[in-house]
Amino acid sequence: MIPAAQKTSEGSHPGRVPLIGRHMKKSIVLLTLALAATTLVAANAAMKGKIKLVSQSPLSGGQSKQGEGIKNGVTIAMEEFGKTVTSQGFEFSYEAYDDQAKPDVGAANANKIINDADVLGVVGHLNSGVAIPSSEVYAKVGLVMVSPANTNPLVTDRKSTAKVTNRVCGRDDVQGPAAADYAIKTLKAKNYYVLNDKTAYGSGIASFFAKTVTAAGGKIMFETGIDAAERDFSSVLNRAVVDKPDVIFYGGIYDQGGPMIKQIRQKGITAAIIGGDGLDGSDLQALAGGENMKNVFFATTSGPISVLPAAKKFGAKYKAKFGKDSEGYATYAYDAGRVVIQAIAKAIRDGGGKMPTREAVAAAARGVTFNGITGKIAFNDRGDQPIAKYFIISAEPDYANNKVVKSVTVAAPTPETK
Ligand code: ABU
Repeated sequence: MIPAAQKTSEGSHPGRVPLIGRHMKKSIVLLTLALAATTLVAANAAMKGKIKLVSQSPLSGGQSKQGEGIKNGVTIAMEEFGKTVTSQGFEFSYEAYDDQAKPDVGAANANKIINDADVLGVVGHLNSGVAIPSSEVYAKVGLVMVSPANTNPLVTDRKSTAKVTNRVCGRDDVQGPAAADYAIKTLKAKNYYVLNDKTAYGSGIASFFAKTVTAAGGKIMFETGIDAAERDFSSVLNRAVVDKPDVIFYGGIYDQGGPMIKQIRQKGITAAIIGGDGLDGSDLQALAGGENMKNVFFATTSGPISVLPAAKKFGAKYKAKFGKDSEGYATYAYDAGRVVIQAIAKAIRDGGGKMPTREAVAAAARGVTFNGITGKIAFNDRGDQPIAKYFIISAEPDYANNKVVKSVTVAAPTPETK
């Protein structure tokens, strides 16, 4: 049955649009005014300009789990702090680049990034060997890089990039010796194998470890680099079966470290296995096999959420948003993202609300300080944290049960810049 009102209207004027009532007319006028106001605000924002923050980390390949963590950490920082930029009249967006953990890909991305005039800051990278050449590109145009995870000293110790490179984590010239100190004093190890993946990070941390061991009277029985793509370690491990070292140190990332641990144990080698922060990730356990994770330790500058009370809320948000636990450097990426956002917001304010230059943002970043979820964030004049925490973690069969067995707080070393 047709409703009465409709019957009357359509019945008297078949095929004609019904007349608009006065109330509806008023609503349409108000709606039009509101739309015009919104368009004006948007036009204003567009007039002030677009600003972009980017990240670079491995989003594909064997290290993508940690790389995704960096992207996700920055995503949450943008959600929470992005309004400090948009409220000043700018469009503000975030784009995540995949550096594939490869120096040449990172540098090629960096060239694209510097040619995008909207980009005023970079959070990156996971790998020091990628961060070092990429930051040479950022430095050409004064574009700031805040690293959540790069621990090689050269990330901040180069004159050529001194104005733009920063990190919220610690350094390998402290992390390597901290791992050695644990092996010497706690594990009472005397004889060592020292292996590395031939990257800037892996070879660097392995040499800091070996130097400290040697200075303390330990014996380096064998030291070598193994290409990061290699997954058959039998020639080195057959040697270790005979030599029986107390400790095998490995400088590299979990995608190679996991299979190495598995083969070490399959050969019946019971030596303690120690690495650096590159071993931090649940894929270590997945690749090594939980049953092989006895007597495995790593030093790291990235505290797990269990020892970072301020990061608990972030951990819950991360899980709810991404359906998995935050791992490794995701918390540090959140703080690094916050540094870049805060630097952009300050540079806008200091410039009277105008679009800031990349140089102004880089200068502002060096002065940023706040209580982050990973601890107090501040920078010394080379872009390092003036003091940083270092942890020794016992890697358990289940990543969620990894235990902090020691932690120290150490001032940033300041060797001569190169
Ligand atoms: N430090 C974490 C991963 C390795 C790197 O710095 O290259």
